[in-house]
This record gives sequence, structure tokens and C-alpha cells, in this order.
Amino acid sequence: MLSFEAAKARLETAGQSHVLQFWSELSAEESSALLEEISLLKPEELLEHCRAAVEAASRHSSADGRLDARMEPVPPEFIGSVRKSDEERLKMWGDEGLLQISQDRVAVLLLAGGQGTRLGVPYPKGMYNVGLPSGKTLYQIQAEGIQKVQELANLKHGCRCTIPWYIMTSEFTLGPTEKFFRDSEYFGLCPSNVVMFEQRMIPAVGFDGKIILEKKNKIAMAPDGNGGLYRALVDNKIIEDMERRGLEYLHVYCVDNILVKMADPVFIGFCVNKGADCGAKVLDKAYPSEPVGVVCRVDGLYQVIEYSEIQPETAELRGPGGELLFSAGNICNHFFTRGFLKEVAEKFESQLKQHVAIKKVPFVDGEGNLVKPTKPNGIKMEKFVFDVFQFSNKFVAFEVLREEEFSPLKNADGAPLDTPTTARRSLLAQHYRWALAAGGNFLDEQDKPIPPKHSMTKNKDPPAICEISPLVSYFGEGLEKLLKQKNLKSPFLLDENEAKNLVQTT
Ligand code: UD2
Repeated sequence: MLSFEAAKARLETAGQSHVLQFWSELSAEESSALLEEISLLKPEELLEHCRAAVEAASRHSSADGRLDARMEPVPPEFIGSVRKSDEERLKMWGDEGLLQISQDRVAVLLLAGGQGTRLGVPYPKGMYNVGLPSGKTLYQIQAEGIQKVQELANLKHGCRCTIPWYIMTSEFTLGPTEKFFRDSEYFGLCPSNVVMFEQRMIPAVGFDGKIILEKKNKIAMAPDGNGGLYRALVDNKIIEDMERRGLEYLHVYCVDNILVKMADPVFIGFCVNKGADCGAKVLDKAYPSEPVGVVCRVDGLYQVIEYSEIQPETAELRGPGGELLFSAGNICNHFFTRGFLKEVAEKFESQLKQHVAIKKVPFVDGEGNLVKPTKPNGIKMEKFVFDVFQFSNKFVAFEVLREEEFSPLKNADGAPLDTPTTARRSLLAQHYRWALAAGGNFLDEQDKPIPPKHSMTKNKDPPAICEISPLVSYFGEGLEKLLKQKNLKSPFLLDENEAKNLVQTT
């Protein structure tokens, strides 16, 4: 444990002596917690962090550093696309992906270190239950997706493959996530193939360059952004772990998209087929201010300009046909080769851009009173996971269909978009479409037929409630043999037991 003198010396070097201003008032327990926190801060890094934060904040409010004038859209011919590809090509990519999976060369990595401030629940977002008939949480849906993809590869190639699941957490999410997985018995996955690790936390800084105290003995810390992944991979020896397991490809995704296709064989196959070291799924932006970054080129290099950093005028630019000029929306689904990750970790991590968010950070004032600021008072610095695209040797973008792949949970119910209700609706609408396509007929509670509806209004529930367990079908595959010409009473839950019943009644 760091001594008081050593902590004081460290903080003096970094110009942060105020952190100890309440020292004489702290209990033994409180003071050791503070010393512990200080022991994790390196004085030179802290000095540089605070300096950089103030500088970045002053740049943030000026036009310097804006990339809008240098942005170019990605030419459509450089984007692979589900919509524009025929069945045969999609099958070829899917087969390639399943082959790689069957050879134990593919893993998934979940970014789950965020605080989920907008959703406002006191537990990690992955533990959220959006109110599906099954009551499944996002984590469970993802875990079952992994199992199903493994099974599809096993069936096709007669193997017993594994898709390891790396989960990046932070100080906020590690404990509860670990407990949730343990209590849920890892949703049937082997615990040794679920690897949780922690990203770093960094202090929030005031406009005067001083780190903010959220309690008399606690520095206001926040995770270093999802681009903290690359440091965390090194800190936790994850690339070595991938190497040991013979993994070549990683599908990285964010926690809150209820339609995420885990280890999507088509996306993986597409990237492998193109010889890419780095790839991103994109979709047509729904409207100019949609909160997704845009994949574009800046000075010839692929980059994502985040929604918080693009100027509204740029986001609204339109092409000759009235379509958005910058329409390639990023959905935080990325592909990386292990080789590329290693290169980033070794050579480029320190060059990753620091993005600034000016936030209201609760703090203790000089008298030790907790203050909830009414206007922004703190600078938080974050790295973004996609900022490595510019270092890739071969980057590819892959356009997917929104109704099949993207419905994020960002806000609490009551907000107009991206809420538990919209996420639940998107999943149920998808499963309803799959069941109709497989030839199922829906009945209401009184056994009266519910007329099928092939195009649905976004803001309404589908005409019948149908939820299909990922353990039965993950991409809509294999449903015909179960549902064709079957009467399905809404609400209909197709889990493994129901699938067995249906097979028996065929
Ligand atoms: C992210 C993308 C945005 C778009 C959108 C789609 C980034 C930087 N932005 O924006 O372009 O694709 O998602 O939904 O990727 N996380 C961590 N550690 C952190 C911060 C976040 O692991 O320090 C995770 C978080 O748990 C989540 C993911 O990163 O799984 C995305 O974070 P977010 O929800 O804050 O990102 P958002 O919606 O602003």
C-alpha cells in the first residue's frame, strides 16, 4: 500500500495536491481506499492526462479539429451488402464463416464496460430484460446465440467447435456481470470459454485542470471509452489467450443491440473472403441526426466520425437522388484479425485519438459538500473502438438490413427511440416474420385466425406475438420443418420443448 508521503509526492508532481485536502477528516478505511486509488495513477501520465483534457476541451468548443471538410463518403462499390447480394453469394460467405468457426478460429468480444447512463438502471445493461415472453436478458440471448452458431458449424462440419466469448467490463460492470453469469450457470456455456476482463478507468478533470473529487476520499473516475479495448487487451494478455487458443478472427460488438448476430458467419465469411484485417457492419442511416457514427474516408483513410462530432449541416448533406450523402451508419459490429489487433496494441494504441465529452460530474466542494452541478463542469476523455480503422491494411464495410440486425437499447421507456419497448418490438417483429415465412398460421386466444401482415408499422406490435429461442433458430433457419401449416396460438413461444412437441406432431 502506498504511504501518505508517497501519495502526496505523486500528487504534487502531477499538480493535484487538492486530492488530499480532506485527509485529516477521513477514517482509516476511507483513507486506505483513497491511497489505493492514488496508487493506480502514475504521476507523469496523470499530469499529461489533465493537460490534454483541458487542451482538448478548449479545442472541443472551437472549429479546430473538425473533420467535416475533409470527409468523403465511402463509394457504394466499396461496401459489401446483404441487400445487393444474391442468395448464392450470401451462402458462400456464410459457408466460409461456418468453416472458420468449425475450425475454432473465431471468437466474439463484447464491449460491456459502459455505464449505460441513458438507460438509467443501476446494473449492467446486458442484465436488462426488455419484457419478452421468455423474460430473457440481453446476455442470455447472446449466450444462446453463441451456442446455436456453434451447433450450426458442428452439424455442417461434424466437429465440436467452440466460440470463446471475451467480455470487456469496467469497474462498474465486472462484479455484477460475473455474479450474474455464475448465478445463471453461464447459460450453459463452459465457464473457461467465457473470459471477462476489465478496462481501465481514468479521472474526470475540471476546466481548471484539476481532477474532480466525487467524495472526500474518491476521485471521479470513468471508463476510458470502448477504445480502451486495445489497452485492456494488453493489460489482460487477451491477445496471448487468443493465440493459445488458435483464434484468428474476432467479432466485436456492443451490448445493447437486441438483434446482434453473434459471430455472424456471413459477416465473418465476407471479411475473410475479402482478405480484410478490419471490417465494420453499416446500415443506411434512418435520419440525419440518428445517434450512430458514419463510416467515411478522411484524407483517403477509413474512419468513423461519431454522431457527437459531425456537424448537423454535414449530417444533412444529400446526394443527387435525395439520399443522405453520409449514410453508412456504424452499428458497433466490427471484425478484426488477431494479427491486426496485435499490430494496433504494439504500434498504434498510443496514437488513438482522445475524444472529449463535457459532462455534469457531481463533486465535493471546498467544504466537503456534495454538489450536483446544473451545468457541465467536467471533462471526460474517451477512446473509440473504431479509431483503429485508419491503421488497417485492408478495411471492408458490410451493409446489413436494419430490421434484421439493429435495434439498440439506449434509453428508458418514455423516450421516443431505442427503448425497451422498441427493442422488444423489433425482436418480436423479426420472429413473427420468420414464422410467417416458414408457413405458420397464427390464431388469437379464441382460436380465430390472425390475418398475416407482411409489412409492419414500426411503432406497433406485430399482429401476433411470437418469440423464437436462439437455441431453436438464430437466423430464421430451420423453421419450416417445425412451423409449416401449423396453427400457432399467440402469444407463441418457440423454445426447445415446444420445438420437440412440434416435431412429434409432424
Ligand atoms: C456506439 C457507437 C456509435 C454507434 C452506436 C450504435 C462508439 C464509440 N460509438 O455509440 O457509432 O455505432 O453505438 O448503437 O462505438 N463501452 C465500453 N466501455 C466504455 C464505454 C462504452 O465497453 O468505456 C461499451 C458499451 O458498454 C456499449 C458500447 O461500448 O456496449 C457502445 O457504447 P455506448 O452505448 O456508449 O455508445 P453509443 O451508443 O454512444
